[in-house]
Amino acid sequence: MTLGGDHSIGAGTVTGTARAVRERFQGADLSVLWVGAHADINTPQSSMSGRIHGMPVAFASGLAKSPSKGVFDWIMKWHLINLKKLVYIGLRDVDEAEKAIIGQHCIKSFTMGDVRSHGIERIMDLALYHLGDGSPIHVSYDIDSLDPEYAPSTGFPIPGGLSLEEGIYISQRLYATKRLVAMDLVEVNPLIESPRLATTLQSAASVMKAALGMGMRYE
Ligand SMILES: [Mn+2]
Repeated sequence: MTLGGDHSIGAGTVTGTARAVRERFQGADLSVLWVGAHADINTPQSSMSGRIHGMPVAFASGLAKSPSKGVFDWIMKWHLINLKKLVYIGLRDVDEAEKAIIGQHCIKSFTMGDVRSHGIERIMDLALYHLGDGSPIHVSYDIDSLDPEYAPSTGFPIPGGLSLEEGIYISQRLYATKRLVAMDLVEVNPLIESPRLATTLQSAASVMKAALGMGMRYE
């Protein structure tokens, strides 16, 4: 379990898990579930903002190369995640360049529109089916996947997100697979909407506890 901090840490966490899984499971590719409002797959070339926390998937998959020496050049081929084994859930603010990358690499992605049309249960069925070869799973969970009502203390809140119950359900399903080996919980920022920080912290704790198979939904 790794707590953020912004989502740039995902470039380190998923590559670390990917390497560990390759070493322990005869070269198997890690399954990655990226839960968030944003796809975080811009490259330094495609990014409008230049923010590294919008690029971790690009670096972790090898789509983006280290912009300068000593930044991301520690990422070797055995660290890279396979984009065929990546699934997004909760997307609702994706750049045009990112949409092009997602389309080009046929990355399985479920937007909030998909969640509203089909329900989170069906979306998790489909996500786990896509990742269905039994390999270990890393979930990189951005608190901005939740609606700002449940997680206001985050850098780039986007309306129309997951309910807390849906967010917890994702964790419960992952726990139930017995394949969940690593989790990031990122983008909780105590300096934003500080009077409502407790709401965000409680949501984050609930999502994490559910992933660990712990007890009551809202304890
Ligand atoms: Mn993110």
